[in-house]
Amino acid sequence: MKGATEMKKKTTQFREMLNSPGLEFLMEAHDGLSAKIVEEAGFRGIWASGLAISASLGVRDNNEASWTQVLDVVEFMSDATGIPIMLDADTGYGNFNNVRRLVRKLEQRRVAAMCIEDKLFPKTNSFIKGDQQRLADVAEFSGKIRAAKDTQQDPDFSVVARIEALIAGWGMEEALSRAEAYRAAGADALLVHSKLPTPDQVLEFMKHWGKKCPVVIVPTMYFSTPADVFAKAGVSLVIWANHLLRSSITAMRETARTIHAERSIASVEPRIASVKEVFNLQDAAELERAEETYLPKKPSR
Ligand code: SPV
Ligand code: MG
Repeated sequence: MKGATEMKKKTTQFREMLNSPGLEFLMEAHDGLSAKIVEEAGFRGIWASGLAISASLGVRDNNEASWTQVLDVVEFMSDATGIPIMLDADTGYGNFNNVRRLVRKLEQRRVAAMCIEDKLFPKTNSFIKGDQQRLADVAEFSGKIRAAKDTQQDPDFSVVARIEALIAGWGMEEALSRAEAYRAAGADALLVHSKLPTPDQVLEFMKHWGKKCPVVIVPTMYFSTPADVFAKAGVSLVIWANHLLRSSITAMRETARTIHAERSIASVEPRIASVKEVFNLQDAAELERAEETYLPKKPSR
């Protein structure tokens, strides 16, 4: 039986997180398994990270994976979980028309929200030569936001506009004027990104912006700031953007290197998830129950 959370539309769950007075969190996932682990840990929402999805596919965060390949991954993630997902949709994979088609496909897959960033296709991750990256034209990017909002069928589907002005070295004034333009174009929230090791830029943005619309942040670089600081500043949503991917790299490397060195799986066995745990995560028991219901009791001749 589905729980109460599952009953509520994912789009509505996400919208409520965005607009709730307290601070909320999205945890990164990059495939069906990691999405399940996020839900199992108690998070109320998932960040389908472009960096993590591309890395897990063995390619770079430069739109090397096609948008339909990303869509396939996020479909597995959505099918595997009952909590809302926000897709990191990079620049929207093209112009306003590509964004319109993307919104239709995301709604079909019960993805609750997407975030698009004001850079150029093909994008590069913000932490790679961020200050040399060109920003999208404000009017063109605003058109993408309007196109997305005009396309969505479910009124609770959310479009988050990501401002890269601070990363690209343009400063606060540019960030604030873009924020106003994107809000006016219909963005449900803004994602304000910073690459500083302190939260100063984000806190200054919050001081100027106030509560004109919800703000989302990604504290990957200012990781030591306590969440209370963000809550006090009025931030709506914090994204822990890549920590399942990174922890899996550490764990997989350690296991592979040990097995390779020892020519044996014996020493890793007690340190890793059991095969039974894998079956549990796949909900193998549900299939066994369904087999009881639907398969003939005795094989027919
Ligand atoms: C991602 O997780 O892919 C993001 C966040 O876009 S960042 O890597 O900080 O750009
Ligand atoms: Mg990204």
